[in-house]
Amino acid sequence: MSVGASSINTAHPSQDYANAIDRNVPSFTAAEAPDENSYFTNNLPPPELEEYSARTEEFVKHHFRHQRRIVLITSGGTTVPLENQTVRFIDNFSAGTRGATSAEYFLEAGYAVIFLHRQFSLLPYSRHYSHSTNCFLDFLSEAPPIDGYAKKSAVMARAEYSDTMLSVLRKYNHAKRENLLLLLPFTTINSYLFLLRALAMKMEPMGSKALFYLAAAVSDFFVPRERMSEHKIQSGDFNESQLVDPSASGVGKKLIIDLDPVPKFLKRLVESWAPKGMIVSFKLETDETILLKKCRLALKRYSHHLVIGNLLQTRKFQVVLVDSVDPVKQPRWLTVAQRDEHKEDEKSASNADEKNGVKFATKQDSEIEEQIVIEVVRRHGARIWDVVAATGSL
Ligand code: 9Z3
Repeated sequence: MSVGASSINTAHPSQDYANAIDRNVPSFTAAEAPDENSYFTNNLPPPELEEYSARTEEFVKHHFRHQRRIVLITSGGTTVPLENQTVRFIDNFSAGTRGATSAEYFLEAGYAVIFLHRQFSLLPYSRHYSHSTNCFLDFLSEAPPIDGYAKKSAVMARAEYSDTMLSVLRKYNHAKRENLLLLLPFTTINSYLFLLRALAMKMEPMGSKALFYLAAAVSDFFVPRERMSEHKIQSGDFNESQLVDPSASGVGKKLIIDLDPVPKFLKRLVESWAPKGMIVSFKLETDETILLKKCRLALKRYSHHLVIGNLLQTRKFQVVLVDSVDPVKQPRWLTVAQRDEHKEDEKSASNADEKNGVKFATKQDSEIEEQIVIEVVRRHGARIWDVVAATGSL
């Protein structure tokens, strides 16, 4: 079994890792219309589907009237439940940093943001304080009693954090006041797929002003509904679970999970769900020698507009942009200096670097999402002009 961005914790040191995963899975192909019909009829829609669709429709109407561009950002990991009444699930590493950080830069660039994110992952603005190594209480202190209210205690931001916190708070309040940020949480891969499809269709009135920024770490494999155990899988009787091949050796002691590939719906998004929108996907790899090849393959397979490649190990300070206009021309590398509070000398890192013979600028003390968003917004603007020039409308 290969789980793509997902992983299973295989902790026992004596385990035979080479045989723990059966990698004989068919290579992925893009899902077509019949695959879409089959998936969305055989799996159940999440209970929040109608509510989220209605809220998205309202949001789109509002920003259409204000002539704003809208970006749908997907963020965080998708879970793969092993039981219908879920006790156990497969998950992945993503904290939602890419999505939450990018959302702030899109808002700064004047976009309205639909933030389709894994529940309890990082959120725009609150991310600065929520999953930090500091507890949020460490950012606060007790305020001295205010004149005239001698007995009234109060809480305030600690002096060393207050400038930053005030700036974050103002941006957050602005986004709330102007209704610029729609937060929609999901948990499972199934909810994610249903919601992505429904929300994309609701963005149809935006035409080319719709942007899709698919940063969520989407599981490649799942347990289809017909094979899902209803109740908690029992450790003593695995062989009663439909997840398990009863003829497998060790049945009753081992849990052998048989996962199906998740249909690759990116092509359906491009061709059918949001044919006028600009679609940007992320490609995650751990082996740098295959990253560019996989980005180009994704563009070819799904015919969307931009793939942003990143490696698990370096994703916070380096990405590569591969364009559909001319995917074989030089890819564009973006990088920022690696942040490490314990290494002050990082700040004096070289200002120019080289990767595969291509020069790229190194911007220090910034978040890589700032550069990514600048590039994506520029390309989105160019595409809107192209669409207007070609069709006379957005
Ligand atoms: C990414 O590659 C994101 O950049 C990360 C961000 C998930 C690495 P964090 O949340 O990490 O900041 O910790 N996302 C896309 C991953 C993915 O599942 N892509 C699919 C694939 O590679 C295609 S849509 O096949």
